Amino acid sequence: AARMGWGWLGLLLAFSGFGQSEAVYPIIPKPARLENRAGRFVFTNTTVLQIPATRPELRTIAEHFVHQLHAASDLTVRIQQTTETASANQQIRFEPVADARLGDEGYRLDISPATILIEATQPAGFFYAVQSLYQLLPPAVFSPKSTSFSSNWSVPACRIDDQPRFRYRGLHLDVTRHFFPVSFIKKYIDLLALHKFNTFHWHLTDDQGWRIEIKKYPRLTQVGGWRKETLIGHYYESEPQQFDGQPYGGFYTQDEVRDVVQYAKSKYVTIIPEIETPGHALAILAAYPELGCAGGPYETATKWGIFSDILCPHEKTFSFLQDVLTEVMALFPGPYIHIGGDEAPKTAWKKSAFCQRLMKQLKLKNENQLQRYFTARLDRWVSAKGRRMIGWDEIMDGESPAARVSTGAVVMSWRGTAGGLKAARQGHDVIMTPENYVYLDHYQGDRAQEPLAFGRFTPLEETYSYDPVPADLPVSVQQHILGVQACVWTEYLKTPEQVEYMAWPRAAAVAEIAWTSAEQKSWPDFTQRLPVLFQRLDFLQTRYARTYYAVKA
Ligand code: TNX
Repeated sequence: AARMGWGWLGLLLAFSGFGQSEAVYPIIPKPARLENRAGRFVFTNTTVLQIPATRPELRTIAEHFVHQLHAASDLTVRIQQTTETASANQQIRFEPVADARLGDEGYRLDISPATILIEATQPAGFFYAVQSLYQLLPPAVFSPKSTSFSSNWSVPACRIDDQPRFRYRGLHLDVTRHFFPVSFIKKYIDLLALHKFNTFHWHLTDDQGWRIEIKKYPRLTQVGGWRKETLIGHYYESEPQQFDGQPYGGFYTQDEVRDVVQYAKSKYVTIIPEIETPGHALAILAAYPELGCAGGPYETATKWGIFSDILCPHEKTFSFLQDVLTEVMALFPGPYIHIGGDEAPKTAWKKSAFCQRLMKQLKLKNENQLQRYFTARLDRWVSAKGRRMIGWDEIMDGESPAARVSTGAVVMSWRGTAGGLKAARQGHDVIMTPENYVYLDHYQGDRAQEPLAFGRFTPLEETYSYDPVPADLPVSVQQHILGVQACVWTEYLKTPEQVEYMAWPRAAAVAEIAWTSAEQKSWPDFTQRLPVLFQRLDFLQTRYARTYYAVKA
């Protein structure tokens, strides 16, 4: 509780440049190696930033930094090409190096009182070095308007040698249960990139809404993009329902999607689009009832939960999905396409004469095997287009010789970790998203004081404690663990502020799981860096929960 007051004091101290005793290097995620040095590099109006003439991407990164610094401090740092002779005594230098040890995303940041030297092999490395640099500056570097603290803009001397533990570092957002505008998606991506996440998983379709324009199927957004209620009712009738009778909906046009994809790319973030199949599909069925087994009519869901009407595995459905995915692939150039796969009840398939005939024909013993067949077909099609299919861990249920999902398919392990680890042993790449640790829609503090959330309790420390690689896992299996992802489901989150409140600071804990080596990761150390994270989030006008203090007795 004594720390609660630290925020304001810390803010003062941080600006005055003195006594940052708690976290002199408040970088989240924590770098792989950091050596303290004496002294500080002080920014002045004669500071120059030198970049090589041959690398336009580095100019973009440098410009972003210089603009941000200027906006927050009025400082003018000049960008110069390395070929010009440097006149200034305060120099920042971007130096591309060919050093395999750094990898594609690693960087070295060497700060002395006279120079800041940044080395990396790829633009992403320079980008991450700059994110670390931002985090060494006063949090006011994120102020949207110039602050009055401009005389003390400095960073502590140190040497950082940094690279990620995992190549996949993801944050997800469900825009179906509630819809969020492009401006918020961009802000979400800004925060993701600042914490060195490199993937944004965009959950675009579900029972409660279809959120992406598909030219060939306009009813997806005209009908499936809307529902009868703003708020989502409870799944269980016994729970209080919170209907308000207001029509609700929205979607992203293809132009908007392209814009977001470009924006993310400029922050070294790849977007994975998710088109849910065969379950969580009521919005599709409302628009195109012929894709169901029973013929409809169906309605876009107004409650949250799991619905028994799902896509029927007939040819119409496959051609529909291929058409949709063709448009989706044209918009998203990344390597991965997510086809969902979770929570597909088999009630409708059991009742369908068509499904029963198909199963006999294909020698499938049960409906789980039929889903496996469904997934395997999508997998073959997606792979033939040169992409990799991702599915939730249910895609590995229903093993059958007649329905093989290739090991090229990537598994997202959400129902705990066993499914993912099993898939990894079978040779699949996996992304760990175990709900008990990294589902950020769970309560993070005392239920009596927190806003309504999904019923589980996952406080910050619990999230932080997760390690995607269990101790005894053979190296050959470890290699299949691509990384980790936090998920933000939005049944209860109807505003951007609510999303942020649930995401932060837990997403920062996941960033550290994803980036920081197991040896460097430390909860007490992380908590020392939290007060500065909170100040940063304040300047970024981003909500977050302080419940960590309350929960840690
Ligand atoms: C399960 S996670 C779901 C989502 C819900 C979430 C609530 C997953 C693959 N499916 O549809 O939003 O639980 O936490």
